Amino acid sequence: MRASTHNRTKDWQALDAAHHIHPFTDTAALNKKGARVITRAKGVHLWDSEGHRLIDGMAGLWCVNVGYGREELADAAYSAMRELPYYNAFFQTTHPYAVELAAKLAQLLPAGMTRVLFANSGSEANDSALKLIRYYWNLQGRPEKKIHISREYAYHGVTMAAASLSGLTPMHPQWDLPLPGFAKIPTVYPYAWGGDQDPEDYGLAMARKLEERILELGADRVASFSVEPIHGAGGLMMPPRSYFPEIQRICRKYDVLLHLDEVITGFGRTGEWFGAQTYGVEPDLMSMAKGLSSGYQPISALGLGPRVGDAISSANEEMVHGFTWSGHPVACAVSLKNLEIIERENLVDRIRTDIGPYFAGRVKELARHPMVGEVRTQGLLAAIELMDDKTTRKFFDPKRDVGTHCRNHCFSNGLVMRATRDTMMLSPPFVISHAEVDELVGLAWKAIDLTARDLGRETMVGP
Ligand code: PXG
Repeated sequence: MRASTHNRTKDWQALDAAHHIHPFTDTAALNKKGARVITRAKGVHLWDSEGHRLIDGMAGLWCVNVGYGREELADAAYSAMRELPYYNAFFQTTHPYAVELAAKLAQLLPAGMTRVLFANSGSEANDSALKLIRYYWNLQGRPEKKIHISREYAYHGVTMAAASLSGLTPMHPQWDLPLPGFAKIPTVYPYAWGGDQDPEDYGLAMARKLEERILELGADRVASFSVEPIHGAGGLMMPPRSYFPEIQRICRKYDVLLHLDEVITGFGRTGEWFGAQTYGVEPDLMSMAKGLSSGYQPISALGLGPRVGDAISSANEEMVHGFTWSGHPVACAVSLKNLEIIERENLVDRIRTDIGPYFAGRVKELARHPMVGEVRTQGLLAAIELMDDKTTRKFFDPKRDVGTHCRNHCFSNGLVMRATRDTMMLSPPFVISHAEVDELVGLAWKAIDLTARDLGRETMVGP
């Protein structure tokens, strides 16, 4: 399908409206205006069917870490598809692609996390995590330990269990979720809720909400705590340094498995290979997806530390779980090549020492804008708070949908930036150049300033 012909936009939009139900979308509203059709991509840029170029400040959905248009990844897929387009690991078989990827992950993962199980999406990895946690406690002869705690504002995916684990409340009513056995604690959001408290004290206090909840529910009933190192879709809230060591202490004290959801933070995004390293935490289970293949293939993995890994490996019975596509050869081949690229091009070091600090410095300039409050960053993640009154830290009335308005200005002006509430979020590809960061920041400023103009607020030329 040639995608560059302008006159096909309307046809695609009509077919899309007639036949395609989009994820997380008001179908009627979208169909009235027609979807934007993205037809090709290269490096950090996308092109739509009208020929407009956009800089992709979100790396797709937080995933295209090595950038678009990598021939090597296409070649890896092609050659695996020719050699072994499909085989599985169900009936006492395996294949080199899954074996080599599992071994590679064992080498990259935090010490002790030597085993992985494959799936095809972040949701499936999390669903698998919850099943393995339940199985683990059953194997231990403690079947009463079944409650999964997670945080408000968490995004862990959309399967029945992953959505139940998620703490974004709009994800629940349409499906009568959460399922029984899921409990929440408040999250850590220093800028919005930390007030004037020292952020480290606030971080400790919020970690102790986990302890309070465990004691309330009874430690003998709590199976696990699931947590993103940094909230992604929930609004890129970043924990103070004090938070995770305290979470770790509490999980150990009450014998609660710690499950880290690294679907966004994995594979370098935070400036270390994993958020676990950035925040100094040792999880029992770790979910990975997105950056594992840089989005070139659907694949996810669940890393198992010694507790769960040893228990399953020595259970002496069949573990009744797995997907047709678990460890798909093409997805594994692409992931292996993707990890090779990240290592060969030193992309994780680049984020820690070069482009990450440059990005942070430039993006933080946006805080000079009269409508921008806090700008926080970690590695190649940034959150920009649009404020009704930055001096008193007053947020806009959510009904005004200021973030969506700003996001629309971004799109119209050639930048993909995502909004959660009025928090604008960036997660660009790791290969973004200094000049492209400059371009991105210029466009972000412009979109914010246009939003301020529309609201009748003070505007400012910049950055
Ligand atoms: N965990 C985390 C931390 C995620 O960010 C998932 C699990 C689920 O992964 P799958 O592959 O099942 O989608 C995610 C996914 C957004 C957005 O708009 C974020 C995600 C997915 C779709 C949209 O920010 N994150």
